[in-house]
Amino acid sequence: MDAMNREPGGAVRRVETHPFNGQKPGTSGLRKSVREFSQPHYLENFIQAIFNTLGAEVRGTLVLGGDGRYGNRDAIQRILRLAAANGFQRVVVGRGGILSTPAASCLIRKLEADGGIILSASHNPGGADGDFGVKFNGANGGPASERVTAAIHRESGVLDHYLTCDSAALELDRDGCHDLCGMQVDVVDPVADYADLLETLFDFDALREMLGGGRFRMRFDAMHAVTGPYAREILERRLGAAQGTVMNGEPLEDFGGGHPDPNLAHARDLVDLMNGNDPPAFGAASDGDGDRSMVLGRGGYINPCDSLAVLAANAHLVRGYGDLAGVARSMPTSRAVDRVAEARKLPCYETPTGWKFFGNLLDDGRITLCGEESFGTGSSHVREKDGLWAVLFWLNIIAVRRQPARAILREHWRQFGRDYFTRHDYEGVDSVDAEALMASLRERLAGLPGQAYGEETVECADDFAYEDPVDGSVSQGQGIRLYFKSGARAVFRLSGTGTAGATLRLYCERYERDPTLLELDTQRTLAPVLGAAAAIAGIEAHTGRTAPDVIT
Ligand code: VG1
Ligand code: CO
Repeated sequence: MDAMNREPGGAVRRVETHPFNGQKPGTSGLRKSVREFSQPHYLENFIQAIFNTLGAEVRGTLVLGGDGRYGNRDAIQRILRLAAANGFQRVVVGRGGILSTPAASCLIRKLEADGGIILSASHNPGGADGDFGVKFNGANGGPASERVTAAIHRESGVLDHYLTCDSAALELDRDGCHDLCGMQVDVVDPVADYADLLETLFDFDALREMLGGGRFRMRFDAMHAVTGPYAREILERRLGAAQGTVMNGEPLEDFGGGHPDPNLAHARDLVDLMNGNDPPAFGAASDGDGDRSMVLGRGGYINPCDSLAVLAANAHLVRGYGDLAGVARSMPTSRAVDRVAEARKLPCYETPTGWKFFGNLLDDGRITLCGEESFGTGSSHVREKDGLWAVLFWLNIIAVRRQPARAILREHWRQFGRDYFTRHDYEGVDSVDAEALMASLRERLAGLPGQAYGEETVECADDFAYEDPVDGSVSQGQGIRLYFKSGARAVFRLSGTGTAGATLRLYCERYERDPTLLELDTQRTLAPVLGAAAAIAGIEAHTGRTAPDVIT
């Protein structure tokens, strides 16, 4: 287990340390404030815990990069020294320390690496006062399983030293091959392999014809986070979209002071543009590390639950997706994709929130497409959700069907019915209050069926547990589900990506088949369900809040 048993070569140094409390990865890696991460030994401890968990025999190749936020470059230099001292043979780093999450997954798979470390706190704010994060992905290119993250957490709580070596800072801004304390470090183009992969999945000729002629105008908002260089290369260079198609394309350490969360609240620049005079035909915005994206057509945005369903229903039109093995969605994601799966006789899986739960299904060939309500969709091409991929998938469908995005969506609703969906986030809630709310719901679950709240009556309620069909592992306590007699559903869970207090998420959905009721206002349509859910959970009584902070 201990890297100590290795023959320390050259300048390897053993540094005594003490465990930090709370190095517990959440939904997507370890996320903490920059302040917390800046404590001496904090980063090194966590990286050493990862290496110890891997086992001393796994010391081949690692992939390393991040979303470019404050602390990214310095962390890369430090991690390289730890990797060398722990006996890794090679680390492949994205130039400038940059790798989007899907591009890192792509590289791990292509190089058949042992895994990768991605430095990102995704949509959490950057800068010196913002957040930092570390994600560990395994040899399949996907987020480490719960079993592995639990082992890393345990290890972080007991380790008493880490191994590092002394070396000057490595040149990260030029491609090249280096020796660092006896380990090979390759600095590589962060974009090329990923762009090449996407080129095998989509019809780039058809896309070039659509985007290159200036007939179809689009905008991609990279929100000053990692996707700028990727979107410029793919949309502007390879596909010939007009210069300026990519907005906010320069990755900045503080994301320009913004909040790179691709939703109606945070992607304001793009939303204003799409609502302005003479809007482009299509818009998209990406999150901090490039694994999620929001898609907008003229006349409105496309809810991610619907987006997954539309991709599944139209996959046969797209070169790389002629034959779907199956589909999956995270539990709080609306059941829109289930309806497509049923019509097409495809297996459909419901997993807990977080991409790690799709890994086994993808590896086992059970699914081809999967997605989450939080603007993340992806496929078997990598083992991460992939923001730009989703944008190209949409563009490819638009190019083949020669219809605007919203028209495609409307037809989809007419064919399959519409699942009205919304998520209400109560942010910065006191953790004790939030836990009490969830605990109280859990205690009352058995008594809820039959109880009426306004127009809604509870039919059944449960605490979602998932048994992985591939390895049989069980994940408990993944969210409270309330099913109403009307067919509506409400879900409660606490976020696992925040760094301060708790965020309570309430997800509501209701299915509508009536063709005259497919274009209603979402919030108004869901008001009875939202009201019933809030009353059942006692949101105001527990948190003092009467309204959510963010609605998507
Ligand atoms: C959120 C989303 C979840 C997503 C996760 C990581 O998690 O709800 O769907 O997988 O972020 O995405 P939570 O626990 O806060 O609800 V990312 O783009 O931050 O890596
Ligand atoms: Co992300």
